[in-house]
Amino acid sequence: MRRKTNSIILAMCFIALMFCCHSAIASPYEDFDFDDITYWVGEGENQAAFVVDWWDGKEPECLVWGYRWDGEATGEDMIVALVGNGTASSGTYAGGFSGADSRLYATLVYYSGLGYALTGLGYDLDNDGFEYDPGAEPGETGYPADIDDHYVEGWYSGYWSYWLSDNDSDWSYSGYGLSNRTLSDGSWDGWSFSNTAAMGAGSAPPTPTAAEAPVPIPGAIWLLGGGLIGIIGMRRKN
Ligand SMILES: [Ca+2]
Ligand SMILES: [Ca+2]
Repeated sequence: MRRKTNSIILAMCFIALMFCCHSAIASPYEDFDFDDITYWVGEGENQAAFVVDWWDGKEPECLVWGYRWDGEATGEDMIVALVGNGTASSGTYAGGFSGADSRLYATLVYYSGLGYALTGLGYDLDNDGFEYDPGAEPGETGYPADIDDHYVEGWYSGYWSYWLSDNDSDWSYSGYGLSNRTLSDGSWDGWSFSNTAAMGAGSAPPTPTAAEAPVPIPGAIWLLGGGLIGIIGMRRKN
């Protein structure tokens, strides 16, 4: 009887441990993983996710991209590979980006010895073009010229907080800047905006929506051409 009780207790402990370990090693999301990411850039054996939460009321608010590489890569390398538009004030990428996603926009500021800091992120949400308007105080009050698009920025008035997940851990706030962050295979980098949080505060990005690859321009022209042919056809009928 004693032995039976002991084995039941042991079994219960084992089950409790399984649950405990499961939550401890949970990826940042219970209902989203790398298989749900549709837009991947770069090539290589390692892969990481890039999550952006604009928190601006425009759906989808939070998007995710995938990045692949060989050897070593930093958070900066991932942003540079992804961002197709934007500006960096001084540093290696001064002037602009030529990354994969023409819909994704970023403003970076370079600090000698520290690397880049991110002040703004934007996205051509309705896929009809994106333009950045710096506002009265660049870096703090910039906004998208197209109201349909995502763009928020701030350093004092709002803040992009940087979140990391390695080895399937929960999100944790990053003590590193993006230039000093070394990616690991299976890691997640998240950027989350808050217009109420002070520097270093904010909350981890919620479950994202998979970003789609930009619609190539020939496709858009084809659609437009098809529309024109349709209109001509209707006129003829009338
Ligand atoms: Ca747009
Ligand atoms: Ca628009």
